[in-house]
Amino acid sequence: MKRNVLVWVEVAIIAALSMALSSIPDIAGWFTPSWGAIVLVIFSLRRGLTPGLAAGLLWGLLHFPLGKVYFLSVEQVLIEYIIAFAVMGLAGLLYSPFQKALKAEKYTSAIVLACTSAFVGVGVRYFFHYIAGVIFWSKDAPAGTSPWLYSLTVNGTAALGTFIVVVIACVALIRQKKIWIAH
Ligand code: 218
Repeated sequence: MKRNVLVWVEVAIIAALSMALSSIPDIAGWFTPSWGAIVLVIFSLRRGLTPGLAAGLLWGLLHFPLGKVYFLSVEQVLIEYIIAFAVMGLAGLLYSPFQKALKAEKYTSAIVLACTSAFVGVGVRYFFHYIAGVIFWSKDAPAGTSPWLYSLTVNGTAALGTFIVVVIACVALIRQKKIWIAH
């Protein structure tokens, strides 16, 4: 297959796989880690920024035909299902140094770069959910709790949990070069 076509086929597969992982039974409502982020961060480091952003965007879009969108308003849906999912691809910003480190078998550097990428991708995504939480989800806050604190608690917990599962997966898989290095 032509390289370009192969990249886009991978984008579609990764988006579908991330969506499938999203369907893992919800263990704690909005606090649940986003399991699909594991695949998305790894893919962003395998193929770079543009494919990462595209796979994130497609993952977000897949929520629509599958009826998995929690709709409160058009702006909320735009922020939480288009922007928040796409920006996870920012994990691909460190693609070049990561690829270099891994090819040189500098595993410690590769892990540090992967963790930084996970922090950026997951952090920026949940920043958007946090903002959306303050503006749109305050109705769910327990009486007397400020929307800021409520959103920080919910989205901060989900972000931290997501970051931890992504880091665990990256560390566990770092020596599996075939996952990270494309041909
Ligand atoms: C406080 C709060 N509650 C719920 C949401 C909505 N939210 C949070 C995280 C992830 C997603 C995308 C689907 O998994 C959504 C819609 C929020 N932002 N804030």
